Amino acid sequence: MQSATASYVSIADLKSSHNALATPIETPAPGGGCGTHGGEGKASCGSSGGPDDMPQEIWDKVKNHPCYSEEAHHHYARMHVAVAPACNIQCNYCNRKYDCSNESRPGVVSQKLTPEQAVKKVVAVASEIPQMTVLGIAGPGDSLASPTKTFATFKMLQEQAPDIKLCLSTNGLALPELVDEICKYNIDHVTITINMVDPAVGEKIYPWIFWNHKRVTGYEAAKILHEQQMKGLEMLTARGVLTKINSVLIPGINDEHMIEVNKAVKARGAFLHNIMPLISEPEHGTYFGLNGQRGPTAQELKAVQDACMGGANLMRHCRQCRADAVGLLGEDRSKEFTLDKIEEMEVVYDLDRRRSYQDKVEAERQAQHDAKVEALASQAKIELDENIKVLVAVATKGGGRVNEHFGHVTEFQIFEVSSKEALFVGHRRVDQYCQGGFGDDEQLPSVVRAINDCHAVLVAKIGACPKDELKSAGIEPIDGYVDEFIEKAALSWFADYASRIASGEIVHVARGDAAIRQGAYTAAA
Ligand code: CLF
Ligand code: SF4
Repeated sequence: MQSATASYVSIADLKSSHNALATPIETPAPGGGCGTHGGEGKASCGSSGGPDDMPQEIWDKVKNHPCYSEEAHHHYARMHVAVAPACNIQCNYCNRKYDCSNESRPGVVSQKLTPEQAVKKVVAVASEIPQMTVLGIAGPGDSLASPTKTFATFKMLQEQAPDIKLCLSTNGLALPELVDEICKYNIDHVTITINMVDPAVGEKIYPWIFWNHKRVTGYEAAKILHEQQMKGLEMLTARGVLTKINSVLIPGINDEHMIEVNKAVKARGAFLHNIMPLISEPEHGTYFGLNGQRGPTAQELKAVQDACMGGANLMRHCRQCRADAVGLLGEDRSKEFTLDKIEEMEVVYDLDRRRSYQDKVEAERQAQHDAKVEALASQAKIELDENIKVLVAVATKGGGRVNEHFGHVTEFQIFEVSSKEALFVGHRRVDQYCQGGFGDDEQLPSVVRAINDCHAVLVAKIGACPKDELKSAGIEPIDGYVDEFIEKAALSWFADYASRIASGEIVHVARGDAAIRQGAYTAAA
């Protein structure tokens, strides 16, 4: 049941009724795509926090890490190198033909690299994309199941490009014995995938682990994994390494358990909790995919994330990127940096040029921040039920601005807007509507399904046909804020929306649910 003012399903809905979880996900048509160690009083630390929300040394670590700072993700890029092919556990959502699903999407495979090739690639990317500030190792297996390759890569890179932050992602099984090594190489950011804190839940997710040279199954396997994850997290916190916890939300298995996971990781000092949707389709060949386990809908995911607010700080801007991703989150420039292309590139690692470019990026970021503060100040004049919150989809190609044509969008950013705030709450992948200069009307229904819970979509430009289709679906297409900063544009639109409600021109109604795209995503351009 939806409340009169909220525009989305609540966790209470999920708990009181299995109907919400039983609703099959609407899959787009085929072919058509903190803390700061405890942090009392630091409720806004973490993904959406700023310099006033955390100690300076923490801010220095997160300010240009696109995954640890929501604001930074509009401006700074990361890259992954696929140097770690092996894994020491089996997850029911993973098919080893593809990258590790803990930090990537099923259905895409990365080109495996030696540490030498990987470092060459990172230096080449750092020369071409000066706002690339972080190297992550996230597979294609588990980064700590192949520790020699992972640490050799970090060691070499640190010598050649000392300004690049080092980051890794792991299932946590081998973590405790490698914490000293992690600290030795100044790896400041570690992600641990923790899907449960109860082995009875865990045995439904992990059929086996490889432990002490033998395969362990069932409850015992999940118990060992859980104990290693908790121990590893505590050890990293004790050493001042920032940790992010990834949890894959699996409806009917760990959805109602997620609050416990959030509390447990907060108690052990996790900086961020990233609750991400299970991506599960039969063609991925995973146990879950083949057995009909579905992923959550957009509103189920949001309801669980909202229910966890007040606990460990939440990351909501994860793109479940592949093990060789390059670029801003939400774009994938990996094809520009294949090994053969790197061989032909003249690579000059110019630290001064990188710094000077990043100074310009910081100026743009500050301008975006100032625009939001200014828009919020004028927002105080709105007379509207302060409980009304709506979702707005935004077409952007980066820089935190409304600057993309509707037809070119492969990912909408989703902001929750009210009279008090405009907050990034997620993204929705879609197949590009405009193909070869023409709109593909068959794609429109899947685009509408992806943003069906939004009241408006802000774009730089939009054609008559998609405009009409969106309007008839109850979504306002808005093209009056071209190149404006997103939050300012979203708040301005909301002020107009509120005035139309106040004048009786329109009536506020709640929107429906939306679909999370299940197919493997291939960035187009
Ligand atoms: Fe990579 Fe992960 Fe480091 Fe980021 S990704 S190892 S913390 S640099 Fe980021 Fe990608 Fe989500 Fe990961 S968007 S999948 S959270
Ligand atoms: Fe697959 Fe990653 Fe799980 Fe290993 S940890 S089984 S690579 S999803």
